[in-house]
Amino acid sequence: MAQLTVNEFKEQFKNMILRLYAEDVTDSDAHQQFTALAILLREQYAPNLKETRQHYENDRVKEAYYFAIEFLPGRMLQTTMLNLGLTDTITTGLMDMGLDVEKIIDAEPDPGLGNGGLGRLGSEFLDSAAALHMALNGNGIRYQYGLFRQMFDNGFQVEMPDDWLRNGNSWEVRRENRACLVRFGGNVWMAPDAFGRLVPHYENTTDVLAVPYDTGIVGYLNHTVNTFRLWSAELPTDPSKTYNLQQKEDVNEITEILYPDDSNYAGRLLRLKQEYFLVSAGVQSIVRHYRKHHRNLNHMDATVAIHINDTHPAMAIPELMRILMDEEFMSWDQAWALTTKVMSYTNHTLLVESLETWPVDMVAQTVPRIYQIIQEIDRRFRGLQIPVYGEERVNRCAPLGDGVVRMAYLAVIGSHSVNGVAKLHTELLESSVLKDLYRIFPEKFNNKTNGVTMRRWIQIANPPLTKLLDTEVNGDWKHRPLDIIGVQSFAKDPTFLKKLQEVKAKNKRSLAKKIREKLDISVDPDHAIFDVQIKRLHAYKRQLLHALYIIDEYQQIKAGQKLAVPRVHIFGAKAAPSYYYAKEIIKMINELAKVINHDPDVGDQLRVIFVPNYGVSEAEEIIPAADVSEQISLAGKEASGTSNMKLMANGAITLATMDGANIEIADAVGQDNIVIFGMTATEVAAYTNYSSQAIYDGDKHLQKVVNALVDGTIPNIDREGRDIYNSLLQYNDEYYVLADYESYAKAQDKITALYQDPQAWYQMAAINIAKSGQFSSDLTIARYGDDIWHLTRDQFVN
Ligand code: CJB
Repeated sequence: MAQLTVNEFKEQFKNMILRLYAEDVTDSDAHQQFTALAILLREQYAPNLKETRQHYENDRVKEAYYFAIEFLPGRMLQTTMLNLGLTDTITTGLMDMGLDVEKIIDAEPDPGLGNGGLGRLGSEFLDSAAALHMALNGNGIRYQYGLFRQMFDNGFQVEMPDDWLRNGNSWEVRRENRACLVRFGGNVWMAPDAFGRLVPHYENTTDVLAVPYDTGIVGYLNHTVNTFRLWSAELPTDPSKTYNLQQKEDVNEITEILYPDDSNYAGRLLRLKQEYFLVSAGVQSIVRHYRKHHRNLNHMDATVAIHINDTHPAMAIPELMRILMDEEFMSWDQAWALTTKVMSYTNHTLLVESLETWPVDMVAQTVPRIYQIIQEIDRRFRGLQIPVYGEERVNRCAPLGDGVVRMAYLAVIGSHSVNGVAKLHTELLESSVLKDLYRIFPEKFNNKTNGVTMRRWIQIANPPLTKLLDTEVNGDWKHRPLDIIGVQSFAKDPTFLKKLQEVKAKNKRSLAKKIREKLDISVDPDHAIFDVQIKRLHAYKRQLLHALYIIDEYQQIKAGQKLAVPRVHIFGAKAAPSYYYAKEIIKMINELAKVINHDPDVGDQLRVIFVPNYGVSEAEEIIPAADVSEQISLAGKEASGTSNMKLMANGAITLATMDGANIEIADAVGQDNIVIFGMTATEVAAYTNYSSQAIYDGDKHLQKVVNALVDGTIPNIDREGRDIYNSLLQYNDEYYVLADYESYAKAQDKITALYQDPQAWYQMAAINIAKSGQFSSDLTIARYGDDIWHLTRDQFVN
């Protein structure tokens, strides 16, 4: 925990502005002030970063490396101040100097190095691991352009480049002295070296320099500062070689842009290069670091764990094999035993179309030595398993088949641990998506339900709730998230519930203010239910189901009924630029919003807000103000979900299908404190003769709702409305929207009824908050550390 008085801070801050910009604070702008603050904070934790590294090295602490092609760190100013214990000192100091703290916070770019839940989870884990003194390092790609900035033009999503590095990144340190060379393409053949050892010989390869940029991840009020390393691709610096402009562009392109698509495999060579670039640089640097203190790599698993987060970094397996065999001269068997002990893998999806595969030709040409090793992994796997499990099963789950490399199977075979991210998800992996490999390696499979960091989602995003918990809850909920259970004892205390209601009202008012300022739409925070669905736009997540209900409400109003409680429906969602249908849904919701928000018949009863450019910063504004959390994916499709956890922790009531982690939330809070609807995963799987047309034909009310997509109720959606209508009827409604509609509408009606009794409503909210502690990523990451990586959690103090 840093020691700094307000006066010292002010002095240091003024000096920093002077040194950086040769200006007085009064002449500086918010961006300069942010930069000065970030650098000042970096200086504060630099000694701890150094000491943490030395402690890991000198005391031979086991370190885990979390490899991921996506991270979503969110803005780091507030988390860093919080974790250093400097929030009060610095905000007081800034205010003393007459500066606008909010403006400074907003001046920080929000790095979009990920698409959604997957990337955010990685960043939550880094924060939690540092808080628990666990040696967990992040390893990712420093994309020059992050996920596109979303704007709406005439209701259509427009993608703008996210030039987040334009003003530099004050948190990172470039470490060119730790760069590695990554080899692509060319030819490779095995031949004896001068000692008669069989080694690979390469010709015509393209070498790329991987330069690391390190950012400190500060532990919450402790001494630990871990390393988050992002790699950037550059031309090698070898003075004997010259490169032309095209070669420079080809190299820089590797880390230029994040693939804006987490729903379907992007069948692009560049993505394959990104994946190998990340794993090769990461694994090489780990080996090099280990080698500093060890004569050989024989016992590397004692102090190194490598985690493959989703399949994108699965080539870490053949890459480590390559290094162990080609550079360390281990036998295959020894290298394989070591590799499987070092590697572990998390699967994040049940969507079959998202299970990554690569054409073998592409792999063979792009990373020829890696392809040879994958072939050998495949050959040995078949040789070992066919006699036991038969050719048919083994063919189905071998790393190579149908002309492609199957990355998920490679990841399972080369790891000692395979986990899903919620109980149902892990069960479904075992029984369907990975069932053949589960049969062969049941001991590898385990569940690690996702979690979220309460530091960002309560302490930073929701100061009024933080204050309430601080004054009312016994125990140290900030260090021991399960202590939030203390709220349960107040769940029937009207005074407490009133305070909780005031907290929510305050947050709703500040969101309403922002909506007015940014979108010029007025919403009524004092009477309306804030009904929130924030996540990537995907058909399986069923934003469409939510939109149909809004149409339903609108039709009720137009028919002269009054809604019992006004509603504000809030969406935040980006669609992958190539995901045509998802973009049509966005256009439709935007047009629906326009009609409803401007119809005088509606008055204050109904609003639809589509918050543009939904990301971590937007989530921080929306989540504390939510009354209802929409988690309405088709059961069996959402691996876990994490916005469900963030929203419950902020006292929103979950409206959900029995999918992903919703099931565990329901178990935690009990059926009285959640609103569940729709088919279960088992029912969906058993529903073989689904006819959306039959459901439509048999339900007059539903017909009217669905027809609104094509009958002109919503203007300007001729094409989109027709396509969506056809997806529901002509193409038999792949995600069972119509099948679940009636049950969803009833669940929504139940929400309305419950909301009218504030005492009952806030009692539910209180129980949700009380039970949210078990979904803290601190607990999740401790389980990864204990069960998978075998890390220590010792506080080190100098
Ligand atoms: N997920 O965000 C992504 N991108 C993918 O490519 C695959 C999965 C999400 O990961 C989250 C973290 O595990 C899950 O909560 C979520 O259900 C899943 O869709």
